[in-house]
Amino acid sequence: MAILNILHYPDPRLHKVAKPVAQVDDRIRQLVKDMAETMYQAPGIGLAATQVDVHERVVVIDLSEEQNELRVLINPEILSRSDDTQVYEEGCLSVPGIYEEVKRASEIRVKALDENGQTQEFDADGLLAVCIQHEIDHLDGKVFIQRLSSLKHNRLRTKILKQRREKQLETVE
Ligand code: QAP
Ligand code: CO
Repeated sequence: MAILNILHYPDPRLHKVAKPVAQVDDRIRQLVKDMAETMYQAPGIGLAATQVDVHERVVVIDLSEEQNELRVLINPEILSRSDDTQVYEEGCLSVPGIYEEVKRASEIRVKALDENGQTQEFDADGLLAVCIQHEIDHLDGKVFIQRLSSLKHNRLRTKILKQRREKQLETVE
C-alpha cells in the first residue's frame, strides 16, 4: 500500500488525456488500492488517476462518512445525461482550499468496469452524479475550475499562483 503524490493545479500534467485500461489486472488493482488509500487519508470523496500522474482511465469514489463504500470505475463512460442541471459547490484535491459552484447534468447513466473487470451500468443523481462527472473530466484533462466563466477561471488562477508564491517564500525563510 502506498500514499501517492497528488498533482496540484496549474501542473500541466493535469491536462493530459488518460488512456483506456486494456486489461484489469493486478497492476490496475494495486493502483486502485493506492488511489483509495490516498483519497481516504486526504480525506476526499473522489480521485482520478490523472491526479496522481497515472494517465489511465481509473477513478475511485467513496461518499460515505465511514469510508467503507468504495466505488471503482475503470474506463467510465456517460451513456446519457439529463437535460436538467444541478449546481453544486465543488472542491478538488488538486486545487486545495478552492470551492466554487459548478453546473452539471443532474442525472446520468454510467457504464464502467469494476476492479474485477466486470461491466457495471447504473443511474446516478445528486452528489454521486456530480462526483462522477468531475472525475471523468480529470481523465479528459479538465479541472473543475475550467468549467467556470473565463473571468472567474482567470481570477482563480491568479489567486492560486499568488498563494503558491507566498508558500514558496515561507519555505525559503
Ligand atoms: C470531487 O473532491 C468532488 O480543497 C472530489 O483542502 C467535490 O474529494 C465531487 C478536498 C465536490 C463532487 C463535489 C478539497 C480536500 C477534497 C480541498 C474532493 C481540501 C481538502 C476534495
Ligand atoms: Co478533482
